[in-house]
Amino acid sequence: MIFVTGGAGFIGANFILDWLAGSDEPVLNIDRLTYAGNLENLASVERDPRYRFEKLDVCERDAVLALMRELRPRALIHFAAESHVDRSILGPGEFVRTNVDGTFSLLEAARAYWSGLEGAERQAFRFLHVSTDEVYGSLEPDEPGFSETTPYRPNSPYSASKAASDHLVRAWHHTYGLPTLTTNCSNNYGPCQFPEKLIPLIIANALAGRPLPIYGDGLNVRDWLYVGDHCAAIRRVLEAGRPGEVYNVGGNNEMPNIEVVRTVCRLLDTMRPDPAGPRERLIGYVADRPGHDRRYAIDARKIAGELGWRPAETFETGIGKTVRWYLDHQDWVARVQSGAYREWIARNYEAR
Ligand code: NAD
Ligand code: TDX
Repeated sequence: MIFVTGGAGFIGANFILDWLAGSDEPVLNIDRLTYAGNLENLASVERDPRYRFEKLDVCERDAVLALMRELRPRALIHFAAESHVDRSILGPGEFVRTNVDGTFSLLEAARAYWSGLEGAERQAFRFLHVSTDEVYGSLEPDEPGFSETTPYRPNSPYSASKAASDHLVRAWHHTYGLPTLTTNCSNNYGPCQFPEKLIPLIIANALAGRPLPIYGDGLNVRDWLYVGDHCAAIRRVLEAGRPGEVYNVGGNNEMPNIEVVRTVCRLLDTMRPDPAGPRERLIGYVADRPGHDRRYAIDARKIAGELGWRPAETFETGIGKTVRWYLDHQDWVARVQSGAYREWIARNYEAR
């Protein structure tokens, strides 16, 4: 069995669905169900005997440890986090609590559990920490992409809290020998992403005829990776990554935000034409994000060379699938935006 934290969120849910599609090994999903946790993402596996859900905060160390001792997982994959940079600027406290204290609690639970293991079970155990390229700060236009040895220079409360969690994971390996793995990944996009992040927000607004807000001059650059490719990278690192190591994961798809938004508009115009005219008319420049990092890019040679992982999707194929998914799941977006997904959770889960 494996444990996944934050499995009701965007990447965690995609990871669980992909995992159960390709393996018989059961999964326990530990998630507190914040605003970003949506069990509807996992409705297709809800009754699968290989899947189990525990509504639990990652800060609840004793409860997590009790579950570990009961179910004896061979790995814990830690996705749970507060993940949105704009929210971290408005309210950093929850980011420190979940991302720093939460990771500390999980490391302590895992250390206590792992210390009690013996032989092959102890050898096999892994704590895989899912992190971000934002810990490395911002690149100048001509600088090479972030590698695993790039110094940490986090600039937002979100990235600082993730950087702190990465350091805790490193220390727990170095000091206590806990078999940890860390992945630092670039911007993900794909099905089930909460429509506060750039790509799903733009798709939702464009379909509703609402303005498409571009922060600053729209020339900030991100490296976009399809979520399924990120999930494949995590599975590969779990199976073959060396304990204590860090692996950077990226899509080799650097693009200025304005180009991403124009691409989405053009795709929507082709797939679902708007009688009022091309969606680019909705683009509007708004005040910049404070401390907005200019450019992220990943040098993914280590994971490619050591573990043979490469993205399967190009931006063109990935964004096509993504726009299609949102067109086909406008009811999902509507329930998220209205808050109705929480009623769904109450009806289908909490009522039982
Ligand atoms: P998300 O915000 O969509 O989901 C986060 C999940 O964690 C939610 O289900 C939420 O309910 C849960 N959660 C939050 N606080 C919790 C707590 N205290 N206890 C238990 N569960 C809690 O996030 P995401 O975009 O899926 O990101 C997942 C992970 O991947 C994060 O660690 C993030 O830093 C990292 N990451 C994300 C991206 C990206 O582009 N989205 C890129 C690189 C790395
Ligand atoms: O309305 C918007 N307008 C806009 O111009 C939003 C929401 C964003 N932006 C810009 C800001 C960024 O330059 O688009 C870019 C992408 O923004 P987000 O989707 O908020 O992502 P980002 O801040 O880059 O962080 C994401 O990638 C790394 C995730 O939210 C993190 O969890 C992950 O670690």
